Amino acid sequence: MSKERTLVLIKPDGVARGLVGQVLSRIESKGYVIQAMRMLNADRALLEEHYAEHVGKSFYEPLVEFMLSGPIVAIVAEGERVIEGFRSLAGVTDPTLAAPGTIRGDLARDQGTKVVQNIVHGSDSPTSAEREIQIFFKN
Ligand code: IDP
Ligand code: MG
Repeated sequence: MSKERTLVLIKPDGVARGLVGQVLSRIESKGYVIQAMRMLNADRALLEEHYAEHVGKSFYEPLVEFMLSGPIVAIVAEGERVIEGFRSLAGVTDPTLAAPGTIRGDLARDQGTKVVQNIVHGSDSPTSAEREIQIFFKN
């Protein structure tokens, strides 16, 4: 059983800029399977649970405010090594440094904000992926 699942979020900047299709297309073109998807307006409690590891960091409150600023899309993608594979598609956290060819490298840049706006979230380990999927897909 080598199949993995990951949680991808298209953040408010990605939705507002009309990039949902491009993100989905990159996931599907790579060969991963979209298993579940929903658009939602997250509330603070949900985001505090999702971003618990970042409590206390300087960007935590701006991050939560940013994620509350508009609708997001939550996606469960499936495939062998999809967790690292999607993070590779996304590129590194800072869009200025993210390689061209990646989602963040091609579609995002520094906006001068306290929190980095970088289009997507992707789980970083099997444990986080299962935890995060439970948060966004409770049933
Ligand atoms: P990741 O999304 O690449 O996994 P994390 O370190 O988990 O990066 O951080 C979560 C999110 O918080 C990032 O995607 C980005 O939006 C924001 N962020 C992370 N580090 C910084 C920072 O140093 N300054 C501002 N915002 C940050
Ligand atoms: Mg992370």
